[in-house]
Amino acid sequence: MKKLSIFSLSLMALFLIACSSSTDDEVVTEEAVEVNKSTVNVTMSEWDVNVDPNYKMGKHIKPGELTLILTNEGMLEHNLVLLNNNKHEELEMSADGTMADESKLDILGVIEGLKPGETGQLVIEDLPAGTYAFICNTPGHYSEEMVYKFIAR
Ligand SMILES: [Cu+2]
Repeated sequence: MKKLSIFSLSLMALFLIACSSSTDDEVVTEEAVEVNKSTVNVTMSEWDVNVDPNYKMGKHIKPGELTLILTNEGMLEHNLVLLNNNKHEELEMSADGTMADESKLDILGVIEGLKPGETGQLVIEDLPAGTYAFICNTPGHYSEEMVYKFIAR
């Protein structure tokens, strides 16, 4: 009789282990649907926009949370205007012709003007798949082709 009860106890232990492991599986499933988080470092100078890694070279950003970190490595002020599309060429200009007319743009977010050496960031919480561009819209800089285009997919 004693042997039998030990056997049933160990069966119960097996059952408990089985239960706890199925709970673990559920946790794993929840983690799998977590939002992708990407951090993209951008540097600007006169008149370059550099992105690390370079998403122009066939790499893409995953849709989800995107953090853009901009560092001004130049001698002038720079900013970043993230557009909700990839139309970054021949944008309509402001009345004085120095910058893109922001009232005509579909803007997702902005990093305000940074002085030389400064760093700023922009977080987009849920970037859908698509193609996007950003520009530096400090007066005169868009005309110097301070633009960058990337894909989220
Ligand atoms: Cu600039």
